[in-house]
Amino acid sequence: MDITAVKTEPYQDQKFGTSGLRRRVSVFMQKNYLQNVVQSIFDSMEGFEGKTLIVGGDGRYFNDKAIQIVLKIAAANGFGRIIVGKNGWLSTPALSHLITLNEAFGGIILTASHNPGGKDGDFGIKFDTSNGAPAPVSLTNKFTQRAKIIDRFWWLDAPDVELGNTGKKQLGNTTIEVIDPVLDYANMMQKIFNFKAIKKLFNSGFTFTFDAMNAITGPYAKYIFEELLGLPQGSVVHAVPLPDFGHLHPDPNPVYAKHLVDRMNADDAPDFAAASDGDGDRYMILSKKLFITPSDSLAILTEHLPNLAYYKNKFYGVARSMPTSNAVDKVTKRKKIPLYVTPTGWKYFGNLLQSKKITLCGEESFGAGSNHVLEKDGIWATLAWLNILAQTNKKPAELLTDLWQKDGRIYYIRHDYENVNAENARHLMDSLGAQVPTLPGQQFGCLTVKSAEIFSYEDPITKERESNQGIVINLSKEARVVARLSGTGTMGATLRLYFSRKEKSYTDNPDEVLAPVILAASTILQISKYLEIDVPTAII
Ligand code: VG1
Ligand code: CO
Repeated sequence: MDITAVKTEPYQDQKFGTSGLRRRVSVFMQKNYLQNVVQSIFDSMEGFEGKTLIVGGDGRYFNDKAIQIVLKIAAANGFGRIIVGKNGWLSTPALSHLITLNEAFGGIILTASHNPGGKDGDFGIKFDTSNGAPAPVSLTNKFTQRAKIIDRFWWLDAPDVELGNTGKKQLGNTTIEVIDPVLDYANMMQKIFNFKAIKKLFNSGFTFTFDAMNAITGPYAKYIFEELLGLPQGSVVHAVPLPDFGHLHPDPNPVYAKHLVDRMNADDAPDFAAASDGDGDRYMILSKKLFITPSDSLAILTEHLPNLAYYKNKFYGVARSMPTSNAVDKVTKRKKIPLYVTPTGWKYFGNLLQSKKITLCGEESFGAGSNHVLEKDGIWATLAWLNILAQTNKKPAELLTDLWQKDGRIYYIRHDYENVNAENARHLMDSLGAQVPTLPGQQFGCLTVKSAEIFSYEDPITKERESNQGIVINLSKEARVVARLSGTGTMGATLRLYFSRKEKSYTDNPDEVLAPVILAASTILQISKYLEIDVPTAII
């Protein structure tokens, strides 16, 4: 089998964003597009010859072909062993776990995560380093730089590797191990959580459904919830990963998983439900007629996770991304637990988790995780909830009202303006940034601006600085507006506006509580002037 250097031309749009590189499938299928990205990743690093690489994907359209390209380029670059999930499948948290379990050099996951799939959808690629964490910005910057000038990639000319059966195969000098994508991950979950207690909860008549959204968690959830924990067959729905996710948008939130919200609003709804995203790192928690925001969920996990055996005496601190509500801040303050606030994106949590500054972290965008792997983890978050419900013997609604009674309720909503003109969005953000020094003291309806800042962050471990990570406006009545541009979209720009306000009373109408905050923001930001639209495309 021949290894050759294949000549190529660089693409100028191969820029890594919040979480890897994401583009339309049609863009990824251009000649040598994926080859260029993969080779740029390897060209930016050293010392992987003979080492182990973990490879998998979320099963979306083009996954099958892309996996073969990754395997052949990785083998041509000299990796000694490649571990790949059967069918080319792995969830993001399972990939992260396999990296550390096998002391691998790193891992490549093929996913555009919560973005839609199918032929007309999105595709993507992420690299995780040897600690199982998303590549830090310093490294992804190198990938981006290299991709701009790449002129060749290494290629092993060989037949495709059969990925439908587990076992060892050979690709040139590289050993390929096709493994069951679920088993190692399920073993880890059994070490973390009290499966006996969760089983007992299920046997007591507590009903639960898990919606895998036709994406990667289907096989994981079936095995864990139905086989190991004994839930009736069919409790896991949309359980087969499909290339187009069966036309679902695999983003577990009340907008894109409306069918699950409707199910939970019905009179015969189960006691509890969860859903996850394309690559299995996000989660949504619902109970009967109740949606629990990810920000409140993080606060509840902070309250109760330290009481689970696995985390007892090992609970160092918590981190949230900046736009996440400060519900968790109230819990950490009350419990005297250190709290860190990071820019959006999981890559900022890795160093904090690894250096034992934190044990738990989460984002408003339906992500939570702990130091068990350095990626966010949807099934882990669901099991954490189930274990807490079993241990406290409380209903989800009780855990939530307990929290609100202690700390007040932070009403919270996000408005997304998707696929808007990128230049207009940039102008809006620039103009907002220019207003920052003069905003404090200004009054907007019943609210006065207390402070405003352009959020920047210094990593406490590496001291690397990140500036321009969104704009925060703190208002009176503990109200807050955050504005930032998304780094995961593939069309135009997406403006995300995050609104929150604290009230002692927790039974108010969220729309009424937040209306003055939304109004203040629209006056300050002049959204309709810049974006030529005045209604968000998604309210989450
Ligand atoms: C979004 C979320 C962010 C999350 C990222 C990756 O980024 O806001 O919190 O970490 O997606 O999630 P952005 O830049 O579009 O706002 V996943 O599940 O798509 O890897
Ligand atoms: Co994801």
